[in-house]
Amino acid sequence: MTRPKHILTMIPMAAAIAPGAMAQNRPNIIHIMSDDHAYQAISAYGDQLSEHAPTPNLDRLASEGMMFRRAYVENSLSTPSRACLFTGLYSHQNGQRGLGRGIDTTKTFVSEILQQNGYQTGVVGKWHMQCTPKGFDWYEVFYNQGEYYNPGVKTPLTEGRYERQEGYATELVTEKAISFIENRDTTRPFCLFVHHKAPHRNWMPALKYIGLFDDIEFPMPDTFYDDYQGRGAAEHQQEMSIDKDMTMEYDLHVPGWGAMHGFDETYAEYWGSSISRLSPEEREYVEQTYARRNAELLEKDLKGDDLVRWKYQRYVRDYLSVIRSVDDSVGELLEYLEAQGLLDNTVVVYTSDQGFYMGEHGWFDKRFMFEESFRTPLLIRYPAMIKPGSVSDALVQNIDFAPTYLDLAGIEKPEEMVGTSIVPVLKKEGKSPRRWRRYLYYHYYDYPAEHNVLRHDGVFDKRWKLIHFYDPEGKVPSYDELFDLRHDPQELRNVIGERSSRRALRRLRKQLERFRTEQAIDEI
Ligand code: SGN
Ligand code: CA
Repeated sequence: MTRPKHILTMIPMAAAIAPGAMAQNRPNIIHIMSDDHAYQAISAYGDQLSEHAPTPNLDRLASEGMMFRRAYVENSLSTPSRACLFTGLYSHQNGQRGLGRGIDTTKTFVSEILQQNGYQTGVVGKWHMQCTPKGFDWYEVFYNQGEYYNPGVKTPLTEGRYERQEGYATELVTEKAISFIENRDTTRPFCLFVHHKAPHRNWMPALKYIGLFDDIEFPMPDTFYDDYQGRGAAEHQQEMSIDKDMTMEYDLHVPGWGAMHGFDETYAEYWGSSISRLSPEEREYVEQTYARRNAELLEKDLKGDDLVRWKYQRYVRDYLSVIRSVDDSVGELLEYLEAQGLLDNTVVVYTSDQGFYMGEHGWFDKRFMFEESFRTPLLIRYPAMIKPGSVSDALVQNIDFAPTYLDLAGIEKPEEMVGTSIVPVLKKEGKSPRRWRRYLYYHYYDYPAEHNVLRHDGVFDKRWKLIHFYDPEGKVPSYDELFDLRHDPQELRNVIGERSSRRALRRLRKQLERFRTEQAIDEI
């Protein structure tokens, strides 16, 4: 592995170091975050899907650390989630409501505070927000969503340009993470954000892993054929169905499908662009490998439900092959830390920017407040504080990362940060401390937009979930839905009008109003 030249020690500190901040007993922090990683695809979580595609290195984090079963995001989309992470604020407070522009750069990022207090800070991989990374001694970030193969990378040295780097995104991110640690100033603790592009759409595996799971027939989720009965416009009008919206060429890597069937497939040209950065030899390898994988499908000319089931298998196989590299990466990082004697003084966090649908309700993508996308994986290893193999059911959310990292570094969080440090949960073997929050607030704004998921906000108390769907343009009438996850964990039965749920509805409505007022939510 060739290590790029580093300039960590050349960058002057942005601000004076607080007294006592040099103390060596403060832990290092590594925040590993993938993009669209479903907890269903991590074997520690025990979902049927992951049984066939284990993730031993992620599982190691769970068995040596804490696994959160109730970790959630505030707004299930990439840039909003990253803005919550760095600011500890809700979307309407940090400005990043939708996917594109938004981030309010006058807000303080956790990286800035850590840096000012003597931490050496870095971010590698996906950044995505439309601002230059701030509060970092070093960054190496991808262009926009990032490309899987030979991606464009910007560093403080490239004068705003993205320069092509050779390699597979997940492996490059790992190399960059290790290089940051290797080149650090060893007199100071560090905080490093390791942000993978994987396993984001369009699920392109490392060349060595293409076809890794082709011999496995993955079980389909029970809710795959959900008909959305009893639920409203949002579920009916979404455009994230594997059957209807997942494309054969771009998403499932069957080039020429549209032409073969006499239509112009949406995004067809994107297949070409997803392999365009490869060298001619690599491109030929990928094209030939997929041609072989596609031969049987093309020969049989599947239709109807047979085709839908084929789509599901191809989707899951490629997605899990992409995950294999993420799991390798976590293993490599842990081994590196161990070899350097850094493992036990480093808080290693693994999470995703949100959850993802692996066919539940017939879907891919995220955005909804339903469990698969609202919930996100969260594993934390830090033996000085965490009992190995502990499991937490405490309600935690991505606005909690910033206050938690400050707490771990012994820094008081700024008054304005609405998130809460989860250090008390880590210390209490995962149990919710007294007076821990009982409700979470959620708000999704990106509508009208790709995948056509109506705007909604809502509250959740571990059992009941109240969701208010609304259309800022007023074309779709607003409506509420209520789910009782104790009796309906798959969220198929909207019980809003039912007598037996009246009290819960009243209580959750009150809580929703409370959030809206206390947090000054201005768009509903
Ligand atoms: C892209 C994808 C969408 C995805 C968004 C947001 N389309 O636009 O399917 O929902 O990113 O993803 S694609 O054709 O460009 O692949 S996020 O993870 O960044 O929020
Ligand atoms: Ca994402």
